Amino acid sequence: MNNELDILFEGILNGDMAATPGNVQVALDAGIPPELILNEGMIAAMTEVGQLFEEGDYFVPEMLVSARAMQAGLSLLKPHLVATGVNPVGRVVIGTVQGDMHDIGKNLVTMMLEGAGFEVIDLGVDVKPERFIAAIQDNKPEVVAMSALLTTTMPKMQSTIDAMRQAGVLQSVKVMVGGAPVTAEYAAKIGANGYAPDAGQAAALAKSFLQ
Ligand code: B1M
Repeated sequence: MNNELDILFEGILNGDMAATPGNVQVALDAGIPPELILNEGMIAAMTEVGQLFEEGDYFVPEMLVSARAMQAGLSLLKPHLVATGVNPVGRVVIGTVQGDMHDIGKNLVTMMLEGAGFEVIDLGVDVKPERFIAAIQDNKPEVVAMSALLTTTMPKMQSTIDAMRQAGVLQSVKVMVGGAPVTAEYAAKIGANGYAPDAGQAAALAKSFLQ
């Protein structure tokens, strides 16, 4: 790995929120492509954080400070990852499902959707089915996007789709789902219209729904 990516990786691993934006800038100045900075410097560090948590070497506070460092770095990387100033091609309502506080992946999906020209209504984390429904009624999106990072919160995707069906709003939208434990098979099983494994493919999937 490049030295710049090593330093960025270590900074996120150690939860160094102050140094991370600077480390991203150094990597950009060295001419490293933004996608490589994201995948090998930043997402790889969060994967390592998860590994250390599983092994009992890291606890929730360590995960939290690493997440904050990651978010600080992402705000600097955002303009390099996505084109701006595109006319809206469609509207997406996005949120992390009820009971789930993880938002880094969702925020990345939001960034890539905005870069692909979508107007994105981001409901945040821990979003109850009723809030998704109200946002659909208020904003008339073409697409609803749900993220879940916990095996225990994945079933909330199913309850949200069921609640949308009962409220009579499901037929007006395409539903896409994603997040580390989610699979294409699971998406099909719960009646979602599609699944994407990463933020770039989520934006491509949302565009395909408009055709
Ligand atoms: Co949590 N956590 N966490 N955590 N956390 C995981 C997810 C875990 C895998 C760690 C581990 O054990 N290895 C584990 C889940 C186990 C499981 O259920 N299978 C776990 C756990 C157990 C927990 C708690 C229960 C811990 C506790 O309290 N004992 C707790 C739950 C809190 C809650 O939500 N109710 C908890 C808390 C937290 C923090 C709050 C401390 C923090 C989150 C901070 C934040 O998000 N602001 C946190 C973190 C940081 C993680 C890890 C380390 C990193 C997650 C991350 O941001 N990854 C994570 C370990 C891991 O992922 N390896 C872990 C980087 C991000 C870019 O990837 O979100 O997967 P990801 O997004 C990807 C794709 O999944 C996809 O696109 C992105 C890439 O482009 N994607 C979509 C995501 N959403 C999509 C939607 C789409 C399409 C694609 O369409 C709609």
